[in-house]
Amino acid sequence: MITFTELSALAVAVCLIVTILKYRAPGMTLNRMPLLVWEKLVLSFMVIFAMPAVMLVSTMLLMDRTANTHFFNPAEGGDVLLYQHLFWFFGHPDVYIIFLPGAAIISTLVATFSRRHIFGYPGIVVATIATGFLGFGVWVHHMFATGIPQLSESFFTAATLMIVIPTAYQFFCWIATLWNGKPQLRLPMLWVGGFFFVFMIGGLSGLMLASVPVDLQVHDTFFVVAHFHYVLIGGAMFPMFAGIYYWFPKVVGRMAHEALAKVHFWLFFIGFNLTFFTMHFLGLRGMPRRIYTYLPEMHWTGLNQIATAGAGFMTLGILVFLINLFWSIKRGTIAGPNPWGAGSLEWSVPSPPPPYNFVHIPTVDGREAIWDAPPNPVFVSGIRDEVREVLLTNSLDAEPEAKEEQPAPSVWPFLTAVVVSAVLIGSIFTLKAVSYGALPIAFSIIAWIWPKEHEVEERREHEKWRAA
Ligand SMILES: [Cu+2]
Repeated sequence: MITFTELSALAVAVCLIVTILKYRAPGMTLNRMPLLVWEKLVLSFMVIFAMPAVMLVSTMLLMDRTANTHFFNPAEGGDVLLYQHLFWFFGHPDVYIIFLPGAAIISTLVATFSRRHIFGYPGIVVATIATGFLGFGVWVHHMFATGIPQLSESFFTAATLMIVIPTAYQFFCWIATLWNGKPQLRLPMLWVGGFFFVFMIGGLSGLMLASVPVDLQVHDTFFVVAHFHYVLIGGAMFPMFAGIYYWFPKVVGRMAHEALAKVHFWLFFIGFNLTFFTMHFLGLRGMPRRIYTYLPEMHWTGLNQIATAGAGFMTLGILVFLINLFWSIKRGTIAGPNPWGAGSLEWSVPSPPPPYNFVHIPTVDGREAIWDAPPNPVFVSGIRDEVREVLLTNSLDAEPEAKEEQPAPSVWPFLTAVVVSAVLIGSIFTLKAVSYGALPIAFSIIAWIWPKEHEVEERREHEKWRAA
Protein backbone atom coordinates (compact mmCIF):
# COMPACT_ATOMS: atom_id res chain seq x y z
CA MET A 1 0.00 0.00 0.00
CA ILE A 2 2.94 2.34 0.70
CA THR A 3 4.30 1.70 -2.80
CA PHE A 4 0.93 2.38 -4.40
CA THR A 5 0.27 5.49 -2.31
CA GLU A 6 3.64 6.97 -3.23
CA LEU A 7 3.02 6.13 -6.87
CA SER A 8 -0.08 8.31 -6.77
CA ALA A 9 1.89 11.00 -4.90
CA LEU A 10 4.40 11.02 -7.79
CA ALA A 11 1.60 11.45 -10.32
CA VAL A 12 0.16 14.36 -8.33
CA ALA A 13 3.60 15.97 -8.06
CA VAL A 14 4.14 15.86 -11.83
CA CYS A 15 0.64 17.26 -12.38
CA LEU A 16 1.28 20.14 -9.93
CA ILE A 17 4.67 21.04 -11.44
CA VAL A 18 3.29 21.18 -14.99
CA THR A 19 0.25 23.18 -13.89
CA ILE A 20 2.37 25.67 -11.97
CA LEU A 21 4.92 26.13 -14.75
CA LYS A 22 2.54 26.27 -17.74
CA TYR A 23 -0.92 27.47 -16.65
CA ARG A 24 -0.29 30.70 -14.73
CA ALA A 25 -2.30 33.82 -15.45
CA PRO A 26 -0.44 36.24 -17.76
CA GLY A 27 1.70 38.61 -15.73
CA MET A 28 2.22 36.17 -12.88
CA THR A 29 5.98 35.85 -13.38
CA LEU A 30 7.89 33.46 -11.14
CA ASN A 31 8.82 36.57 -9.18
CA ARG A 32 5.14 37.32 -8.47
CA MET A 33 3.91 33.82 -7.77
CA PRO A 34 2.10 33.51 -4.41
CA LEU A 35 4.34 31.88 -1.78
CA LEU A 36 1.78 29.10 -1.42
CA VAL A 37 2.40 28.18 -5.07
CA TRP A 38 6.17 28.42 -4.69
CA GLU A 39 5.96 26.02 -1.81
CA LYS A 40 3.81 23.59 -3.86
CA LEU A 41 6.44 23.67 -6.60
CA VAL A 42 9.37 22.93 -4.26
CA LEU A 43 7.37 20.30 -2.41
CA SER A 44 6.44 18.52 -5.64
CA PHE A 45 10.11 18.29 -6.63
CA MET A 46 10.87 16.94 -3.16
CA VAL A 47 8.16 14.29 -3.62
CA ILE A 48 9.73 13.22 -6.91
CA PHE A 49 13.14 12.68 -5.28
CA ALA A 50 12.01 11.33 -1.90
CA MET A 51 9.16 8.95 -2.71
CA PRO A 52 11.11 6.50 -4.91
CA ALA A 53 13.31 5.66 -1.87
CA VAL A 54 10.34 4.51 0.20
CA MET A 55 8.76 2.74 -2.77
CA LEU A 56 12.02 0.89 -3.26
CA VAL A 57 12.43 -0.03 0.40
CA SER A 58 8.85 -1.21 0.83
CA THR A 59 9.18 -3.35 -2.30
CA MET A 60 12.45 -4.84 -0.99
CA LEU A 61 10.79 -5.60 2.34
CA LEU A 62 7.87 -7.21 0.55
CA MET A 63 10.29 -9.34 -1.47
CA ASP A 64 12.18 -10.34 1.70
CA ARG A 65 8.90 -11.56 3.13
CA THR A 66 7.35 -13.17 0.08
CA ALA A 67 10.07 -13.98 -2.46
CA ASN A 68 12.89 -15.18 -0.16
CA THR A 69 15.30 -12.36 -1.00
CA HIS A 70 17.64 -11.31 1.82
CA PHE A 71 18.12 -7.57 1.46
CA PHE A 72 17.74 -6.97 5.19
CA ASN A 73 18.76 -10.39 6.56
CA PRO A 74 22.30 -10.23 8.04
CA ALA A 75 22.44 -14.05 8.28
CA GLU A 76 22.48 -14.19 4.49
CA GLY A 77 24.70 -11.17 3.93
CA GLY A 78 21.90 -8.59 3.95
CA ASP A 79 22.04 -5.32 5.90
CA VAL A 80 19.51 -4.17 8.49
CA LEU A 81 20.81 -0.60 8.37
CA LEU A 82 20.13 -0.44 4.64
CA TYR A 83 16.44 -0.41 5.55
CA GLN A 84 16.94 2.56 7.90
CA HIS A 85 19.00 4.47 5.34
CA LEU A 86 16.46 4.07 2.56
CA PHE A 87 13.52 4.72 4.86
CA TRP A 88 14.98 7.92 6.34
CA PHE A 89 16.19 9.15 2.97
CA PHE A 90 12.47 9.44 2.33
CA GLY A 91 11.45 10.03 5.96
CA HIS A 92 13.38 13.18 6.67
CA PRO A 93 12.57 15.06 3.45
CA ASP A 94 9.00 14.04 4.20
CA VAL A 95 9.16 16.05 7.44
CA TYR A 96 9.70 19.11 5.24
CA ILE A 97 7.10 17.94 2.74
CA ILE A 98 4.73 18.15 5.70
CA PHE A 99 6.11 21.41 7.11
CA LEU A 100 6.48 23.51 3.90
CA PRO A 101 2.71 23.78 3.27
CA GLY A 102 2.36 24.93 6.89
CA ALA A 103 5.01 27.61 6.44
CA ALA A 104 3.38 28.78 3.20
CA ILE A 105 -0.05 29.04 4.87
CA ILE A 106 1.54 31.13 7.64
CA SER A 107 3.19 33.43 5.03
CA THR A 108 -0.15 33.90 3.28
CA LEU A 109 -2.10 34.65 6.44
CA VAL A 110 0.55 36.91 7.98
CA ALA A 111 0.57 39.07 4.81
CA THR A 112 -3.24 39.16 4.52
CA PHE A 113 -3.87 40.11 8.13
CA SER A 114 -0.98 42.58 8.33
CA ARG A 115 -2.40 44.39 5.30
CA ARG A 116 0.98 44.55 3.62
CA HIS A 117 3.10 42.52 1.22
CA ILE A 118 5.17 39.82 2.86
CA PHE A 119 8.55 41.08 4.08
CA GLY A 120 11.53 39.52 2.29
CA TYR A 121 9.65 37.68 -0.48
CA PRO A 122 12.79 36.70 -2.50
CA GLY A 123 14.45 35.50 0.68
CA ILE A 124 11.46 33.33 1.63
CA VAL A 125 11.52 31.77 -1.85
CA VAL A 126 15.26 31.07 -1.53
CA ALA A 127 14.69 29.69 1.98
CA THR A 128 11.96 27.36 0.68
CA ILE A 129 14.21 26.07 -2.11
CA ALA A 130 17.16 25.74 0.31
CA THR A 131 14.97 23.71 2.66
CA GLY A 132 14.10 21.47 -0.28
CA PHE A 133 17.80 20.79 -0.92
CA LEU A 134 19.07 20.60 2.66
CA GLY A 135 16.16 18.35 3.63
CA PHE A 136 17.84 15.56 1.66
CA GLY A 137 21.14 15.89 3.51
CA VAL A 138 20.16 15.20 7.10
CA TRP A 139 18.53 11.76 7.20
CA VAL A 140 21.31 10.12 9.25
CA HIS A 141 20.37 12.21 12.32
CA HIS A 142 17.67 9.56 12.87
CA MET A 143 20.41 6.92 13.13
CA PHE A 144 22.94 8.42 15.56
CA ALA A 145 22.47 5.43 17.90
CA THR A 146 23.32 2.83 15.26
CA GLY A 147 27.10 3.21 15.65
CA ILE A 148 27.97 5.13 12.51
CA PRO A 149 31.49 6.61 12.07
CA GLN A 150 32.20 9.79 14.00
CA LEU A 151 32.89 11.77 10.84
CA SER A 152 29.38 11.14 9.54
CA GLU A 153 27.96 11.99 12.96
CA SER A 154 29.67 15.38 12.77
CA PHE A 155 28.64 15.93 9.16
CA PHE A 156 24.97 15.19 9.78
CA THR A 157 24.94 17.24 12.98
CA ALA A 158 26.26 20.22 11.02
CA ALA A 159 23.77 19.66 8.18
CA THR A 160 20.90 19.40 10.66
CA LEU A 161 21.88 22.62 12.40
CA MET A 162 22.20 24.30 8.98
CA ILE A 163 18.60 23.60 8.02
CA VAL A 164 17.49 25.73 10.96
CA ILE A 165 18.76 28.80 9.09
CA PRO A 166 16.15 28.97 6.28
CA THR A 167 13.33 28.18 8.71
CA ALA A 168 14.50 30.83 11.18
CA TYR A 169 14.82 33.26 8.27
CA GLN A 170 11.13 32.75 7.46
CA PHE A 171 10.28 33.30 11.13
CA PHE A 172 12.01 36.69 11.11
CA CYS A 173 10.24 37.65 7.86
CA TRP A 174 6.87 36.87 9.46
CA ILE A 175 7.76 38.96 12.51
CA ALA A 176 8.96 41.83 10.27
CA THR A 177 5.72 41.70 8.24
CA LEU A 178 3.61 41.89 11.41
CA TRP A 179 5.89 44.61 12.78
CA ASN A 180 5.58 46.84 9.71
CA GLY A 181 1.92 46.19 9.00
CA LYS A 182 -1.32 46.84 10.79
CA PRO A 183 -2.05 43.35 12.16
CA GLN A 184 -5.71 42.45 12.54
CA LEU A 185 -6.33 39.72 15.08
CA ARG A 186 -9.00 37.89 13.13
CA LEU A 187 -9.86 34.27 13.86
CA PRO A 188 -7.21 32.45 11.73
CA MET A 189 -4.48 34.57 13.34
CA LEU A 190 -5.15 32.82 16.66
CA TRP A 191 -3.77 29.66 15.10
CA VAL A 192 -0.84 31.55 13.59
CA GLY A 193 0.04 32.72 17.10
CA GLY A 194 -0.30 29.15 18.37
CA PHE A 195 1.98 28.00 15.56
CA PHE A 196 4.69 30.55 16.51
CA PHE A 197 4.70 29.35 20.11
CA VAL A 198 4.50 25.59 19.50
CA PHE A 199 6.81 25.37 16.50
CA MET A 200 9.44 27.52 18.26
CA ILE A 201 9.62 25.00 21.12
CA GLY A 202 9.83 22.15 18.61
CA GLY A 203 12.67 23.92 16.83
CA LEU A 204 14.59 24.41 20.08
CA SER A 205 14.31 20.74 21.12
CA GLY A 206 15.33 19.90 17.54
CA LEU A 207 18.57 21.83 18.02
CA MET A 208 19.20 19.82 21.18
CA LEU A 209 18.55 16.50 19.41
CA ALA A 210 20.85 17.42 16.53
CA SER A 211 23.81 17.18 18.87
CA VAL A 212 25.01 13.58 19.09
CA PRO A 213 25.73 13.35 22.86
CA VAL A 214 22.24 14.70 23.75
CA ASP A 215 20.64 12.49 21.11
CA LEU A 216 22.33 9.36 22.49
CA GLN A 217 21.12 10.20 26.02
CA VAL A 218 17.46 10.68 25.09
CA HIS A 219 17.34 8.27 22.14
CA ASP A 220 14.11 6.24 22.07
CA THR A 221 12.65 8.16 25.01
CA PHE A 222 9.58 10.36 25.28
CA PHE A 223 11.79 13.42 24.73
CA VAL A 224 11.88 12.49 21.04
CA VAL A 225 8.12 11.94 21.00
CA ALA A 226 7.63 15.39 22.54
CA HIS A 227 9.98 16.96 19.97
CA PHE A 228 8.38 15.59 16.83
CA HIS A 229 4.86 16.38 18.01
CA TYR A 230 5.93 19.97 18.64
CA VAL A 231 7.37 20.20 15.11
CA LEU A 232 4.75 18.24 13.22
CA ILE A 233 1.56 19.24 15.06
CA GLY A 234 3.02 22.72 15.50
CA GLY A 235 4.33 22.95 11.93
CA ALA A 236 1.45 21.21 10.14
CA MET A 237 -1.72 20.99 12.24
CA PHE A 238 -1.73 24.51 13.68
CA PRO A 239 -1.23 26.04 10.19
CA MET A 240 -3.77 23.54 8.85
CA PHE A 241 -6.44 24.78 11.26
CA ALA A 242 -5.44 28.38 10.47
CA GLY A 243 -5.87 27.53 6.77
CA ILE A 244 -9.19 25.77 7.31
CA TYR A 245 -10.68 28.79 9.12
CA TYR A 246 -9.14 31.13 6.50
CA TRP A 247 -10.39 29.33 3.35
CA PHE A 248 -13.61 27.94 4.89
CA PRO A 249 -15.67 30.98 3.75
CA LYS A 250 -14.18 30.64 0.24
CA VAL A 251 -15.07 26.96 0.01
CA VAL A 252 -18.58 26.97 1.50
CA GLY A 253 -19.56 30.63 1.15
CA ARG A 254 -20.23 31.09 4.87
CA MET A 255 -18.13 32.22 7.84
CA ALA A 256 -17.21 29.79 10.63
CA HIS A 257 -18.73 30.47 14.06
CA GLU A 258 -16.25 32.72 15.84
CA ALA A 259 -16.94 31.84 19.50
CA LEU A 260 -16.96 28.08 18.86
CA ALA A 261 -13.71 28.43 16.91
CA LYS A 262 -12.09 30.19 19.88
CA VAL A 263 -13.24 27.41 22.23
CA HIS A 264 -11.72 24.90 19.75
CA PHE A 265 -8.41 26.78 19.72
CA TRP A 266 -8.00 27.11 23.48
CA LEU A 267 -9.04 23.51 24.22
CA PHE A 268 -6.62 22.23 21.59
CA PHE A 269 -3.77 24.58 22.48
CA ILE A 270 -3.93 23.91 26.24
CA GLY A 271 -4.49 20.18 25.70
CA PHE A 272 -1.60 19.93 23.26
CA ASN A 273 0.86 21.57 25.65
CA LEU A 274 -0.35 19.53 28.62
CA THR A 275 0.17 16.30 26.69
CA PHE A 276 3.40 16.95 24.91
CA PHE A 277 5.29 19.41 27.12
CA THR A 278 5.16 16.88 29.97
CA MET A 279 6.68 14.29 27.63
CA HIS A 280 9.95 16.25 27.59
CA PHE A 281 10.29 15.62 31.34
CA LEU A 282 9.19 11.99 31.03
CA GLY A 283 11.90 11.49 28.43
CA LEU A 284 14.56 13.16 30.58
CA ARG A 285 13.47 10.85 33.44
CA GLY A 286 14.22 7.92 31.18
CA MET A 287 10.77 6.75 30.11
CA PRO A 288 11.25 4.83 26.82
CA ARG A 289 8.93 5.12 23.82
CA ARG A 290 6.57 2.38 22.74
CA ILE A 291 5.76 0.92 26.17
CA TYR A 292 2.22 0.62 27.45
CA THR A 293 2.93 0.01 31.13
CA TYR A 294 5.65 0.48 33.77
CA LEU A 295 6.32 -0.09 37.47
CA PRO A 296 5.03 2.54 39.96
CA GLU A 297 8.58 2.95 41.36
CA MET A 298 9.61 4.68 38.13
CA HIS A 299 7.71 7.85 39.26
CA TRP A 300 6.32 8.51 35.81
CA THR A 301 2.65 8.24 36.86
CA GLY A 302 1.85 11.88 37.69
CA LEU A 303 3.23 13.29 34.42
CA ASN A 304 1.53 10.56 32.40
CA GLN A 305 -1.79 11.45 34.03
CA ILE A 306 -1.33 15.09 33.00
CA ALA A 307 -0.49 13.96 29.44
CA THR A 308 -3.61 11.79 29.31
CA ALA A 309 -5.79 14.67 30.57
CA GLY A 310 -4.32 16.86 27.79
CA ALA A 311 -5.35 14.28 25.18
CA GLY A 312 -8.90 14.62 26.54
CA PHE A 313 -8.77 18.40 26.07
CA MET A 314 -7.57 18.00 22.47
CA THR A 315 -10.34 15.50 21.71
CA LEU A 316 -12.94 17.92 23.08
CA GLY A 317 -11.40 20.66 20.93
CA ILE A 318 -11.69 18.55 17.77
CA LEU A 319 -15.30 17.74 18.70
CA VAL A 320 -16.11 21.46 19.01
CA PHE A 321 -14.35 21.99 15.64
CA LEU A 322 -16.52 19.35 13.93
CA ILE A 323 -19.71 20.78 15.47
CA ASN A 324 -18.61 24.22 14.26
CA LEU A 325 -18.04 22.93 10.71
CA PHE A 326 -21.46 21.30 10.46
CA TRP A 327 -23.20 24.29 12.05
CA SER A 328 -21.41 26.89 9.92
CA ILE A 329 -21.93 25.10 6.59
CA LYS A 330 -25.69 25.48 7.15
CA ARG A 331 -26.05 28.62 9.29
CA GLY A 332 -22.85 30.69 9.21
CA THR A 333 -23.16 34.32 8.08
CA ILE A 334 -22.82 34.75 4.31
CA ALA A 335 -19.17 35.48 3.53
CA GLY A 336 -19.12 37.31 0.19
CA PRO A 337 -16.22 36.99 -2.25
CA ASN A 338 -13.47 38.47 -0.05
CA PRO A 339 -14.34 38.55 3.67
CA TRP A 340 -10.72 39.02 4.84
CA GLY A 341 -9.76 41.67 2.25
CA ALA A 342 -7.06 39.30 0.98
CA GLY A 343 -4.86 39.95 -2.05
CA SER A 344 -4.61 36.65 -3.93
CA LEU A 345 -6.71 35.74 -6.97
CA GLU A 346 -8.99 33.12 -5.40
CA TRP A 347 -10.71 35.94 -3.48
CA SER A 348 -11.74 37.70 -6.71
CA VAL A 349 -14.34 35.05 -7.58
CA PRO A 350 -17.61 34.37 -5.72
CA SER A 351 -17.66 32.11 -2.65
CA PRO A 352 -18.00 29.21 -3.20
CA PRO A 353 -16.20 29.51 -6.55
CA PRO A 354 -18.09 28.40 -9.68
CA PRO A 355 -16.85 25.12 -11.21
CA TYR A 356 -14.90 26.95 -13.93
CA ASN A 357 -13.27 29.37 -11.42
CA PHE A 358 -12.77 32.30 -13.84
CA VAL A 359 -15.04 33.03 -16.81
CA HIS A 360 -12.49 35.56 -18.00
CA ILE A 361 -8.85 34.82 -17.25
CA PRO A 362 -7.40 37.72 -15.22
CA THR A 363 -3.97 39.27 -15.67
CA VAL A 364 -1.64 39.95 -12.78
CA ASP A 365 0.27 43.14 -11.98
CA GLY A 366 1.92 42.39 -8.66
CA ARG A 367 2.57 39.82 -5.99
CA GLU A 368 -0.86 40.37 -4.41
CA ALA A 369 -3.02 40.34 -7.54
CA ILE A 370 -6.08 42.04 -6.02
CA TRP A 371 -4.22 44.68 -3.99
CA ASP A 372 -1.92 45.56 -6.89
CA ALA A 373 -4.57 45.56 -9.62
CA PRO A 374 -4.73 48.74 -11.74
CA PRO A 375 -7.99 50.78 -11.59
CA ASN A 376 -9.16 49.14 -14.83
CA PRO A 377 -8.08 45.49 -14.62
CA VAL A 378 -7.23 43.80 -17.93
CA PHE A 379 -8.69 40.41 -18.78
CA VAL A 380 -7.45 37.94 -21.38
CA SER A 381 -9.47 38.17 -24.57
CA GLY A 382 -9.74 35.75 -27.47
CA ILE A 383 -10.38 32.71 -25.29
CA ARG A 384 -13.64 30.88 -25.94
CA ASP A 385 -15.82 30.76 -22.87
CA GLU A 386 -18.45 28.32 -24.11
CA VAL A 387 -15.92 25.50 -23.82
CA ARG A 388 -13.15 24.89 -21.33
CA GLU A 389 -10.33 26.73 -23.06
CA VAL A 390 -7.29 27.96 -21.17
CA LEU A 391 -4.17 29.93 -21.88
CA LEU A 392 -0.74 28.29 -21.82
CA THR A 393 1.99 30.65 -20.61
CA ASN A 394 5.75 30.28 -20.47
CA SER A 395 7.45 29.08 -17.32
CA LEU A 396 9.49 32.14 -16.35
CA ASP A 397 7.44 35.20 -17.20
CA ALA A 398 3.97 33.77 -17.76
CA GLU A 399 3.78 35.29 -21.23
CA PRO A 400 0.97 33.83 -23.37
CA GLU A 401 2.17 30.98 -25.58
CA ALA A 402 -0.84 29.03 -26.82
CA LYS A 403 -4.49 28.27 -26.28
CA GLU A 404 -5.46 24.83 -25.10
CA GLU A 405 -8.84 23.18 -24.95
CA GLN A 406 -9.29 21.12 -21.84
CA PRO A 407 -11.35 17.93 -21.80
CA ALA A 408 -14.95 18.22 -20.64
CA PRO A 409 -15.97 16.70 -17.30
CA SER A 410 -15.98 12.93 -17.54
CA VAL A 411 -16.56 10.09 -15.12
CA TRP A 412 -13.84 7.89 -16.68
CA PRO A 413 -10.79 9.24 -14.81
CA PHE A 414 -12.60 8.55 -11.53
CA LEU A 415 -13.69 5.07 -12.65
CA THR A 416 -10.11 4.32 -13.77
CA ALA A 417 -8.85 5.37 -10.33
CA VAL A 418 -11.41 3.10 -8.62
CA VAL A 419 -10.49 0.10 -10.81
CA VAL A 420 -6.73 0.63 -10.42
CA SER A 421 -7.07 0.94 -6.64
CA ALA A 422 -9.19 -2.22 -6.46
CA VAL A 423 -6.64 -4.16 -8.51
CA LEU A 424 -3.68 -2.91 -6.45
CA ILE A 425 -5.42 -3.76 -3.17
CA GLY A 426 -6.41 -7.14 -4.58
CA SER A 427 -2.80 -7.85 -5.56
CA ILE A 428 -1.84 -7.84 -1.85
CA PHE A 429 -3.97 -10.95 -1.36
CA THR A 430 -3.62 -12.76 -4.69
CA LEU A 431 -1.50 -12.22 -7.77
CA LYS A 432 -4.46 -13.22 -9.92
CA ALA A 433 -5.91 -9.78 -9.22
CA VAL A 434 -3.25 -8.35 -11.54
CA SER A 435 -4.07 -10.56 -14.53
CA TYR A 436 -7.85 -10.36 -14.11
CA GLY A 437 -7.67 -6.67 -13.21
CA ALA A 438 -5.70 -5.72 -16.33
CA LEU A 439 -8.87 -5.97 -18.44
CA PRO A 440 -11.09 -3.48 -16.60
CA ILE A 441 -8.12 -1.10 -16.27
CA ALA A 442 -7.45 -1.25 -20.01
CA PHE A 443 -11.16 -0.79 -20.72
CA SER A 444 -11.53 2.28 -18.52
CA ILE A 445 -8.34 3.90 -19.88
CA ILE A 446 -9.46 3.31 -23.47
CA ALA A 447 -12.89 4.76 -22.67
CA TRP A 448 -11.16 7.75 -21.06
CA ILE A 449 -9.03 8.64 -24.10
CA TRP A 450 -11.48 7.48 -26.80
CA PRO A 451 -11.90 10.35 -29.27
CA LYS A 452 -15.38 11.77 -29.05
CA GLU A 453 -17.29 12.92 -32.10
CA HIS A 454 -18.88 16.32 -32.08
CA GLU A 455 -17.16 16.90 -28.81
CA VAL A 456 -17.50 20.64 -28.80
CA GLU A 457 -21.22 20.60 -29.58
CA GLU A 458 -21.82 18.02 -26.90
CA ARG A 459 -20.04 20.11 -24.35
CA ARG A 460 -22.02 23.17 -25.22
CA GLU A 461 -25.09 21.26 -24.19
CA HIS A 462 -23.65 19.89 -21.00
CA GLU A 463 -21.84 22.93 -19.69
CA LYS A 464 -23.61 26.17 -19.18
CA TRP A 465 -20.56 28.42 -19.01
CA ARG A 466 -22.25 31.56 -20.15
CA ALA A 467 -25.34 31.16 -18.00
CA ALA A 468 -23.23 31.08 -14.86
CU1 LIG B 1 14.89 14.18 10.54
